[in-house]
Amino acid sequence: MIKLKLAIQKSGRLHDDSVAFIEKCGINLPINKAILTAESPNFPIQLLFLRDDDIPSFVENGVADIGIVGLNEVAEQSKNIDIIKELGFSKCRLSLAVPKSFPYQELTDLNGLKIATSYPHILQKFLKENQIQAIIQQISGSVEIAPSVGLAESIFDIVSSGSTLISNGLKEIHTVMKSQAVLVCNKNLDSEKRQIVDKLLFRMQALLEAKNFKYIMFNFPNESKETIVNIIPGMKSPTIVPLGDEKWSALHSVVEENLFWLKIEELKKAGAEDIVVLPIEKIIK
Ligand code: PRT
Ligand code: ZN
Repeated sequence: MIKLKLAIQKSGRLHDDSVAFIEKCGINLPINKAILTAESPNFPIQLLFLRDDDIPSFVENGVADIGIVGLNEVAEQSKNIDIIKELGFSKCRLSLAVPKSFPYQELTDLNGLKIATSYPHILQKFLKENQIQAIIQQISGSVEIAPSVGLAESIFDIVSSGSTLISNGLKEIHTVMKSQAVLVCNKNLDSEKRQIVDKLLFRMQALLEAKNFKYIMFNFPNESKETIVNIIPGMKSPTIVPLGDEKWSALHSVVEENLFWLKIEELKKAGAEDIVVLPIEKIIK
């Protein structure tokens, strides 16, 4: 049987979340770190464990059909591949930073400076777009120490919590791009492999959809029904069930995470009590 070859990072920041994400899609993975490939017993997929830097080119040349990699790596390499899904994990940003004492005010302050980075292409493009004349000093790691050892006056690197910048006496001055793990795909897959990709995307979508919603249940006095239903319209309309006490009902519904606290306050004002909120694992629309 034909199998889709999916490249993921062998070890590093993306590895655990990539494996967890695939497993949450109901795909079993017998992972043995000593082996560089693994086949799922319950989904037509073969995993290839690679360095993240190699994933875009392996997907471009068809050694892998699809891959999970940081958008930062895809943008830096600009290979001829499709980005088919943002996966919502490994979120970070690529930012410019300078020593804390640098009196930074605007981007033009970077003119004439040396900027150390492992992402020279993204930086080059950004500098060109903003007409900044700076010198790019390419290094492959430990970028944050470049200013303190006199290699550069500024850096351009991945920032997540920001604590590495702070502990190296630097301050973030400008975010150039936001990044997260993305699913990339070869441009020339045959129809059989496309079908497997579609099945995988369907499962991923259900997972990502569920992440943005909560299942909510609460009791309310019947006289507030109209107000309550207006606050919580639900995916179609909310489920309302009568309680033993005939003056009260219970409502079950699905609410978007980002509207959640707003809704809770409105509900309490309208007389809702005993509000229970649960995570949702998957939503199939
Ligand atoms: O060995 P391999 O080549 O496969 O891995 P790697 O060492 O090149 O990459 P790895 O595992 O460090 O990161 C893989 C991907 O994770 C990156 O390409 C990003 O898409 C994503 N990611 C998410 C991060 C971070 N967060 C992150 N914080 N990659 C690196 N960092 C580093 C950053 O370089 C900096 O040194 O963490 C430091 C900053 O972190 P904070 O939290 O202190 O700001
Ligand atoms: Zn790497």
